[in-house]
Amino acid sequence: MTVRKNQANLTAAEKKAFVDAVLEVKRIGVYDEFVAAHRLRFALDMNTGVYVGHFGPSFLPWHRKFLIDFENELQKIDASVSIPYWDWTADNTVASSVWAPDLLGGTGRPLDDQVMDGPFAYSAGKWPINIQVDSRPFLARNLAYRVPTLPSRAEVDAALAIPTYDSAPFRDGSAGFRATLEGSAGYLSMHNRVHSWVWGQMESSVSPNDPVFWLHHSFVDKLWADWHALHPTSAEYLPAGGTVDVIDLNETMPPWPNTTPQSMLDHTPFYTYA
Ligand SMILES: [Cu+2]
Repeated sequence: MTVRKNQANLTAAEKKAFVDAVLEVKRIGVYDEFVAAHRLRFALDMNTGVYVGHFGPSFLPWHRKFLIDFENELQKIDASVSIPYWDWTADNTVASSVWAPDLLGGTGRPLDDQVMDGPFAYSAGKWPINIQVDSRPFLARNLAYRVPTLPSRAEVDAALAIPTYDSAPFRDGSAGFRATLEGSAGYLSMHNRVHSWVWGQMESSVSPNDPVFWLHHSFVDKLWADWHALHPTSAEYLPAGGTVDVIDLNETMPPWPNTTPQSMLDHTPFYTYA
């Protein structure tokens, strides 16, 4: 059974196994398929008015399925590996263990934001950026530059306290838990703010180029599970049906042929959180 752990609690061996599996999925070309799939979905979300991966209620189930698929690829390399989560409310500085050279490496250097240490540094030779939105072939970050602080535990708790999953018009800034957690209800808040805090590729449609993408979204996914536990009588997902240009509970989410929000509501057949 897959157990997703807080990155702060990983052993040295667990960190190495995760990093090695990510590097191998990259080497065989599969990693970049995930980056390309995210870039395509983001472009469609931005340009078609049909919000599937972002800006709408299916933001959470879409990313849950995306992470399950990626975790399955890691486990083909090493069955012991799971996606850790990064609790950015607690490990909220550039000195956090998540940015140490034995996990993700640190911030970028001045001038070009190039990450210079850790397994994903361009200079280490195993992490070329192939799926791009600009011409930089290296992983880039500028931690705490665009916004100085990460969301606080109090902000997270305020979002978790909202009893309604989502509400009409089921878009950017809709009232409810989903848009509040996504960060589309307030400029540079919550999930969106974390992307901006990291900067570099994380602040773009090719954000999965930075492995922290998975640790960030694993924590966002855990917060969805936490929210459900806090509100057991609330509808786990809305809208329930008949909504134009929005993924309803039992509609399929592209690019998957058979994945609906309903099929993603219970994460426990796939993994649990420690
Ligand atoms: Cu994200």
